Amino acid sequence: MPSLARSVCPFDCPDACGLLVEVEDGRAAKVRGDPEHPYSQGTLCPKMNGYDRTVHSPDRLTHPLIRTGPKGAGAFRRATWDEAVARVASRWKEILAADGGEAILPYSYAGSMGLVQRNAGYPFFHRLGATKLARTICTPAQDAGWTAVMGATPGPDPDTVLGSDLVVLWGINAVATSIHFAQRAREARRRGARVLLVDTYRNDTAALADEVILVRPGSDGMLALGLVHVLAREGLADEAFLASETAGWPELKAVALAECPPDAVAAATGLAPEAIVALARTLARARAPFFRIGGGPSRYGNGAMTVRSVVALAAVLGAFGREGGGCLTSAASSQAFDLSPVRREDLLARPVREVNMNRLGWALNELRDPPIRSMYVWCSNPAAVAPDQNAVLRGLSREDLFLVVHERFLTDTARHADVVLPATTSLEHLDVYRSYGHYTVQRAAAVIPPLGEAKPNWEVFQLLAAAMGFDEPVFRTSAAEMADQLLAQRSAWWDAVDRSRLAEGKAVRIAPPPGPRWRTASGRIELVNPALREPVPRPLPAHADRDPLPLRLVTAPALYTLNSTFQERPELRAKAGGMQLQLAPSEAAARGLSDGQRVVAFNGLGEAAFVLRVAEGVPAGVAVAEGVFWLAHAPGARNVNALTSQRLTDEAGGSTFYDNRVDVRAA
Ligand SMILES: Nc1nc2c(c(=O)[nH]1)N[C@H]1C(S)=C(S)[C@@H](COP(=O)(O)OP(=O)(O)OC[C@H]3O[C@@H](n4cnc5c(=O)[nH]c(N)nc54)[C@H](O)[C@@H]3O)O[C@H]1N2
Ligand SMILES: Nc1nc2c(c(=O)[nH]1)N[C@H]1C(S)=C(S)[C@@H](COP(=O)(O)OP(=O)(O)OC[C@H]3O[C@@H](n4cnc5c(=O)[nH]c(N)nc54)[C@H](O)[C@@H]3O)O[C@H]1N2
Ligand code: SF4
Ligand SMILES: [Mo]
Repeated sequence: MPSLARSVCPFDCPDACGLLVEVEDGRAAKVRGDPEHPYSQGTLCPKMNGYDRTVHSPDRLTHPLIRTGPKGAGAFRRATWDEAVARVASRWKEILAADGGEAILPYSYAGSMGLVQRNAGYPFFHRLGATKLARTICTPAQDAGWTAVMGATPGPDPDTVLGSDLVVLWGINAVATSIHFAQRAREARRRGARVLLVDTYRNDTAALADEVILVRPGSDGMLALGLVHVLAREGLADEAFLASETAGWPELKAVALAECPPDAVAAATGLAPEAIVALARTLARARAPFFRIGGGPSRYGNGAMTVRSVVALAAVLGAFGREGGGCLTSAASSQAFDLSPVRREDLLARPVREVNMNRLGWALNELRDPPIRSMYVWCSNPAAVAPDQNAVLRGLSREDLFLVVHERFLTDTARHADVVLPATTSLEHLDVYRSYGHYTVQRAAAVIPPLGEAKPNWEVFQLLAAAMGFDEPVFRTSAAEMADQLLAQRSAWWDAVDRSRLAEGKAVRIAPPPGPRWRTASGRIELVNPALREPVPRPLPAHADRDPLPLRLVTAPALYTLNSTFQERPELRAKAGGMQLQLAPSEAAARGLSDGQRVVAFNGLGEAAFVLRVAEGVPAGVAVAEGVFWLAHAPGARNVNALTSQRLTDEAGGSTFYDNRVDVRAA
C-alpha cells in the first residue's frame, strides 16, 4: 500500500505549490497537487505532474565522478565520497597557500528555493575567505524599481486581485510562469474585470487578455511616463490620493509633461499616439486597477527605472488606495526570516572581493590578483543559463580551473567538472520554503531515502568543512536543526501561524506584520526619491537602443522548462519542441526564410541555431526565443545565451537577458 506524504515544489517559481507524494517501497510512485495548499489548491504545472520521473530518472547522478578526459568531454570514472572530498580539500589547501581564498569562487542560484539547502554553502565559503558571489541573475533591478518608490512596503496578497476591475499583466507570461496567478486573473475576468497584457509579443498569456498592447522591447519606462503625461494633462490623476499619500507628484508631473508627450512615446514604443491616450483613459476609468509586473521589463539596461516608472504610474492612478487595486512585483516573504543563522556573514574574517554572477565569463577569463583558480557550483547551471555563453564556456574549459559541481544530472556545467558530486532531489532532503509570489511557509521533510550515494547540499558542506579542518559549531549543526532554528524565530510575521500545521508538513499562511502603510524614509509613496542618482523617474535608453543589428532578441521563459531545469525528461523536451526562433512574417520574407527552416541567429558575441517559426504575434524588429535549453541537446552546442551580453542593469547589477540585438540567416 502506498503511503501519502506532503512536500513542496522546490523550484524557482513564484507559486511554491504544495505536493502530495505517493510513496511505495521507498520510491516516489506519483506526485500530484495538494488540495489543502492555500495558494496552489491542488493543481500543478505540467512539469511537476510527473516529478517522480525526474526523481527516478535513469540519468540521475548516483555516485561521485572524477574527470579522466579533456575538459568538457564528459569522460569520468566512478569515485567514492572519501576520495572525491579528499581531492577537493587537498586542491583547495594548495590554492589557499599559493593565492589565498579569493582564488576560489562559489557559484549558486536557485536550483532549490529551500532556505537551508539553497544557502548551505554560505557559512563554508565565508569561513574559507572565498570571493563572494553577487546573486543578481534574476530580478534585482525589479526589486530596485519597486524599492525606489515603495521602500520596504510589502507587495499585496495576490488573492486581492480578485477584487480588481482591471488587471494589467505587464511583462509577464503568467500562464507559463505564474500559473496560479493566471488562474486568479481569469477568475477576476469571470467576475467582470478586464485583463490587459503589455508585452513584446503575443505570448501564451495573450489568450486570457481582453487587450494586448505590444511595445518595443525596453521602452516600457517611456510608456509608463507617457501615460502619466496624459493623466496629468487630462486631469485624470487621483489628486486626492497623490496629495495625501505621496511625495513628489509636482516634480514627476513636470518631467512627464516635458519629456513624454504621446508623439515621443509613440516613437519609442511603436504604439500609435491615440493608443497611448486611449490606454491612459482606460486606466483612469478603472475603479481598482491591479498591476502584476513580471521580470521581463526589468532585464534591460534601463530595467530598474522602467519598473520604478510603472510603479509610479500605479500610484498616480491611486491604485494602492483602492480595494482590489495595487501593484505586485514580488511578495515580501523574504522579510519573514532572518537568514543570518544560515548565511553566517560573521564567519568572514576580513572583507573579500565580490564577483557579479552575470559577469562570470569575465571573472573566469579576465579577473586577476588572484585569478579564479577554482569554482564550486551548486543549484545552478551557468554553462546554459549565464549570459555571454562563449565567454563562460571558454572559462569553464580552462585546464587550470579546478571545477567542482554538485548536481542531480550531468548538466553542461557538470560535464566541464574535475569532480562531480551527486545531489539529492527535494524529495530526498528536508527544507523550509517560502514563496516570492504569495505569503505561505512550509517545512518539507524528506519523503524517500537518497538515491544511490546522492547527498544534500548541507551535508556535502559538512563533509568539506571537516576535510578542511573547520570546526565551528555550524558545520556540525544538522539540516533539521537549522530548519528548526529558522522556524523558531519570533517575529510579527509569525504571530498568527499555526505551528502544529507546520509540524504536519502543511503550508501555512503568513502575513506582513502591521506597520506603517508605506514603509519608506518619508512615510509616503516616493514619486521623488532624493536618495537616488536620478531623484525623479525619467526615460532612460536600453543598451540595445545603441546596438547595430536589426532585430531585438527577447529570450523569454518557456512553459515546459524552468530555466534549464526539467530537460532530463524526454516527454517535456518533446513538448518544449527544442530551440525555436519566432519572427514576424515580414522579417522572415525579407530574409527569404520560411517556417520550419533551420536558421542561425548571430551577433558580435556568437551564434545559435534554431528552427524558424513565422509568427503573426511577433512584431517586426523583434525575434523571440523561448526557453534556455541544455547545450547537449542544442544543434551547434550553443543556446540563446550565446547571444546575450554581460552588460548590467542601471541599478543593482541585474542581468539584461532581453536587451540584445541579432540578425538571422539560413543555416
Ligand atoms: N514555466 C516556467 N516557469 C518559470 C520559469 C521558467 O523558465 N519556465 N522561470 C522562473 C523564474 S527563475 C522566474 S524569475 C520567473 C520568470 O518570470 P518572469 O521574469 O516574470 O518571466 P515571464 O513571466 O515569462 O515574463 C517575461 C515576459 O516579459 C516579456 N518582456 C520582455 N521584455 C519586455 C519589455 O521590454 N516589455 C514588456 N512589457 N515585456 C517584456 C517577455 O516577452 C515575456 O512574456 O518565472 C519562474 N517560472
Ligand atoms: N536567456 C535567458 N537566460 C536566462 C533567463 C532568461 O529568461 N533568458 N532567466 C534567468 C533567470 S530569471 C534565472 S533565475 C536563472 C536561473 O539559473 P539557475 O538557477 O542556474 O537555474 P537552472 O538552470 O534551473 O539550474 C539549476 C540547477 O540546480 C540543480 N539542482 C536542483 N536542486 C538541487 C539541489 O538540491 N542541490 C544541488 N546541488 N543542485 C540542485 C538542477 O539540477 C539544475 O541543473 O537563469 C537565467 N537565465
Ligand atoms: S514549477 Fe511552479 S507552477 Fe510548477 S509545480 Fe512548481 S511551483 Fe507550481
Ligand atoms: Mo529567475
